[in-house]
Amino acid sequence: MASAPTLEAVLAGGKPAVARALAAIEAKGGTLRHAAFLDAARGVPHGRVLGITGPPGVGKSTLTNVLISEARTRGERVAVIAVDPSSRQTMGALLGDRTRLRTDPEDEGVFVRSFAARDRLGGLSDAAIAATVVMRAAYDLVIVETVGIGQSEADIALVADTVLLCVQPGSGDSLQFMKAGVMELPDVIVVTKADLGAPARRARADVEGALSLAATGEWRPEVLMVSSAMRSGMDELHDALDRHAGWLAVGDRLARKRAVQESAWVEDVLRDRFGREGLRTWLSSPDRSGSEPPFERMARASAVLAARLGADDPAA
Ligand SMILES: Nc1nc2c(ncn2[C@@H]2O[C@H](COP(=O)(O)OP(=O)(O)O)[C@@H](O)[C@H]2O)c(=O)[nH]1
Ligand SMILES: [Mg+2]
Repeated sequence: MASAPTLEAVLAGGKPAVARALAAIEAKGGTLRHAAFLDAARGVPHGRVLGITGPPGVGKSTLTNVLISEARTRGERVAVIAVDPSSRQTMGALLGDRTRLRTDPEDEGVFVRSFAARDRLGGLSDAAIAATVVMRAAYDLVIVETVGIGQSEADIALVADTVLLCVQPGSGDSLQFMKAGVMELPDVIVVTKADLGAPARRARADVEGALSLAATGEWRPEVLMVSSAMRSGMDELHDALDRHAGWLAVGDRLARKRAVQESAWVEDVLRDRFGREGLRTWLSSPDRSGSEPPFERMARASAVLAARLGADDPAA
């Protein structure tokens, strides 16, 4: 078993310390056992978390490469969490999606890590969520890349401050998010491969059209065109991301968003480990009251449910 990670080590220790912390939380029951560490990391949300989602082949990893290199030029430290559906053999073969990230292994300021998707395509495991929280404490920018197809797009909203949806020219992707509810709307939408010309412009017009019919929330998503190949549209993208960050910083928007995310982490973990019935048992239990931070809460709820349901405590 890996030694217990501490926030001090992660903040001071560079890549090896971060890698050790991730190994600890990925061990069986690790997120529950290291709840105190994870809550400490959660208490110092230093970096911005950008979620990038979209279908396989749309250009997410290529765009991530550009974002990494630009952030490094600005002197920012960057972590990438790539949620990789190809870890599930058949799906990966089907989609042909491999993370195509080219980073310099010698660069102390970039940390890239792949995680297997959870049950459904692109879904975030509790370890991936915990890793995002750790990275957020230690890096200036955390990029979480997930393959989003319909439903799983919503998962990225569990961890990201800002969700960026990538749309492929000539794909009809634009119709897909129109069907989604307000909660699942991305914050920024980019049509990738703008260098393709007319099909990209058409896709943008389609997305704008779909968006004009969609019921948006308080934030209205912006639609941009980007070419990672030509590095065009990047200034507009940064402006759009900054505008969203600025909007989130008003009043208690960010705090409210994170509180909703954290409740969802707890409920997801309990549903995963104890099923829907187990989650219902917890939600209707008097033990539920308490104001501890999310990872301690998960650990306590797991222990309570394990005892109540006669199951093994996953952290024991
Ligand atoms: N023409 C063009 N091709 C691109 C661009 N960005 C990515 N691609 C290509 O699209 C394919 C899929 O890219 P990738 O980043 O791996 O997509 P992902 O599956 O969404 O991560 C690769 O062959 C890339 O070279 C772009 O800006 N223009
Ligand atoms: Mg990729």
